[in-house]
Amino acid sequence: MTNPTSTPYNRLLLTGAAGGLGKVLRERLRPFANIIRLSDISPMAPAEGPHEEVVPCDLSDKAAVHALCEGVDAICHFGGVSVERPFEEILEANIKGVFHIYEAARRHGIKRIIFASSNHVIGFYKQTETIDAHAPRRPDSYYGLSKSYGEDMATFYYDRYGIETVSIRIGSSFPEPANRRMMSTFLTYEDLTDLIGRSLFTPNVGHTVVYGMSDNRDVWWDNRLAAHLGFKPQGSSEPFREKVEAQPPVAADDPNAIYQGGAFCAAGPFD
Ligand code: NAI
Ligand code: 15L
Repeated sequence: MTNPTSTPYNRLLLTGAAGGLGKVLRERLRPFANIIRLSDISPMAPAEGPHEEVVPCDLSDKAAVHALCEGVDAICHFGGVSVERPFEEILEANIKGVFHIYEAARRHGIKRIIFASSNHVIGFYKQTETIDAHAPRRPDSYYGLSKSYGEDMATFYYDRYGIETVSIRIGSSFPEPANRRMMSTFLTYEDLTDLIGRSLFTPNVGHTVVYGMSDNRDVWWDNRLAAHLGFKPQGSSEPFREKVEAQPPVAADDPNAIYQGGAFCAAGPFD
């Protein structure tokens, strides 16, 4: 569990607050800050009390992101396009969006960012391979490329401005694994929350890349390079095995059976 003696931040910004993970994290991030500022381009439920602020914002709008980050002490950047889409959509929300977040952090003196990166940064590795955070990236999509760019942005802003980031290469964080591939990539909401807490409060993270996976039986990722976070996942995909394995078998030549990134490896082209 996250160190309970950590002093909470005063104001924590959560982008992507209207999304699947954002709605879950809205409650779960509460111990980490006095005030959570919730932001998204999509509609959000109103603030539930003085511990919440709801601020709509389009990440592709630089001035709006600058205003959004005023008075913020740390950022959990979860907003953006979360699946494969035409490059122009990814460009606006993810590529320009992550630049705007880092620029706003620099100008407002914000020193810690948690970046919702993705396994699709390394999606073209085979499921037979085990890789760590130093493995050369093999993005499987424009989406994966945008997350790879976000990780480079994090390295640059640390080297140049000392802004620290933990990039969490999230596997599959949903209520339960939807298919056989996700038996390896599954990340429970509890483990995600714990990992975010550690990412917010562990000192001297520089730019750390960590794979966001639970304690699943068969895994493809080695987190030893992020050992300083002390992340010891408690959840597992195992309770869902019977249900998932009752699904029809996946063909041997299906990307879902070959690549770590699964179906993203066969998405597109869009024209
Ligand atoms: P989601 O698609 O449900 O949520 C993303 C949110 O970003 C949406 O509410 C959307 O309205 C918002 N958004 C999109 N474009 C925007 C823009 N231009 N300005 C402001 N907000 C914008 O995705 P989910 O599952 O909640 O994922 C959250 C983050 O975690 C995403 O960055 C995703 O790439 C990342 N991630 C999630 C994984 C998962 O298993 N859920 C796995 C790997 C990464
Ligand atoms: C992601 O990066 C996506 O945001 C999410 O919707 C899932 O597709 C997940 O990866 C996954 O690989 O299962």
